[in-house]
Amino acid sequence: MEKLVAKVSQRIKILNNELQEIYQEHSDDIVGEITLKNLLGGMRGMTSLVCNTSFVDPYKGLFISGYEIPDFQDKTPEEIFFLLVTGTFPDPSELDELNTELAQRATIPEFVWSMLRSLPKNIHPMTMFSMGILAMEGESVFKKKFEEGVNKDEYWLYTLEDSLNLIAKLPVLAAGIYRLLFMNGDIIDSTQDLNLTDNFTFRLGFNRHNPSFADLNRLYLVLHCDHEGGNVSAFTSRIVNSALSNIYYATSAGLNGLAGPLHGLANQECLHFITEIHDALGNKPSIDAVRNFVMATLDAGKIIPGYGHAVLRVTDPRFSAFMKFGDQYCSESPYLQTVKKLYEIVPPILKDYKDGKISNPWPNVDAISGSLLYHYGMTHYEFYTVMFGISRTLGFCAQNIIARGMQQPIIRPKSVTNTWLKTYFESRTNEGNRTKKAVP
Ligand code: HAX
Repeated sequence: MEKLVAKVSQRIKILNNELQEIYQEHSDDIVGEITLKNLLGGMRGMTSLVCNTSFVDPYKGLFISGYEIPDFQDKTPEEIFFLLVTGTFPDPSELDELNTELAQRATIPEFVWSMLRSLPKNIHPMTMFSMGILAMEGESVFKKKFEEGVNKDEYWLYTLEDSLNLIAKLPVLAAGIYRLLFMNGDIIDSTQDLNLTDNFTFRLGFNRHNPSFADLNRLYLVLHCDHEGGNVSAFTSRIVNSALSNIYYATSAGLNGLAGPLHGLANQECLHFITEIHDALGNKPSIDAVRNFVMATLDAGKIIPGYGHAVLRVTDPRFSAFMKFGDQYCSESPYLQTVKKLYEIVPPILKDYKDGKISNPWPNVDAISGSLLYHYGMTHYEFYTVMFGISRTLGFCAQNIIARGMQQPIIRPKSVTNTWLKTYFESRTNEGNRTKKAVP
């Protein structure tokens, strides 16, 4: 993996030099304010992390090194990982090297399958996925090198080494979990050197000769890759890796965050929501019936899954990319048709709902992704977040490789108590000085 190592090393040097220059001139300058609203609002809007793999513009969506979602429509997850970690798309020889490396590493130790087989069948596949990754932690090269006393200049190199191993294994692990939970339990092996998408599609063992299903899997593994550093899963993986817990620990932890219904599990929830609509109203519900269903859901104090976002303020371009695929390959699917009806109905309702308090009434990626998988026969929607996780691990790994290359410190923000806040605001009022700094 000479070419990849050289490119990552070069990128880290460039990023470090840039940051040093900025730091020399601005080390004590203010980059943002923290209001009480920010503090109590899940740190929303607080600038608190540097992440160079990607950036989310509230009105344009995801950017990776200047490229945006329409540029990824035909790319492979391997190309996207290369872009995330180096800042450029690979040339043919670089891609060839990466594909070969990954294909050589795509094996899961037998004890992992034994452990997963021993679990009860009512377990969620995300739990198995996270456990499977954690079980392989003993294979961490970073951990071994750290114990040997490696120089910290090389932390990134062994984080990269672990990342390549993990990225190669995840499609195999995920497909195996699908077979264990939802098929007859036999794990499909492959002796061929397949790319990430084909390996995954082949090992799932159904619909494998349908090229558009493989293409959907490719797109799925591409579009969920990264969404800057502050989302629950990426931030968790960054915090864990900042303690020099290796990439297996960091990824397992990040995926546990992804498993939440307000984050990655929303794709499962969306399909479940559509299924509920179809169960109640039939496969071709009228617009008015769907509107009533949505209103009844909100009136029952529930959320509309797949709508809203902490950062985005427009339709998620990833939603549009999936819609483009759906229109091309399965426009007749009743699931996609209901997704379209919801897209027509939900934003105007959410705009006015709760006196306009909902920051973003538009759909995110999760509002559509599952409906396409369902169309191709992947009806076990509990699995969708696992597929999200294969893809998002590309981002976790890239972010952590770069963070270790830049020797970013352990992450440790300060927390305060109610008493601290009360005393702080009282002292500000007493002194009549609204610009007084917080006492640490
Ligand atoms: N349906 C109903 N109410 C919603 C809503 C929705 N889709 N989206 C937001 N709201 C509500 C919030 O619950 C909040 O209500 P309270 O003040 O009563 O608690 C209010 O509107 C303001 O929230 P917000 O500022 O608009 O949104 P947040 O930044 O707090 O939360 C979420 C962003 C994505 C968590 C939120 O929009 C949501 O719960 N959406 C549905 C779940 C979902 O699709 N999650 C996936 C997001 C993308 C992602 O991470 N994918 O992995």
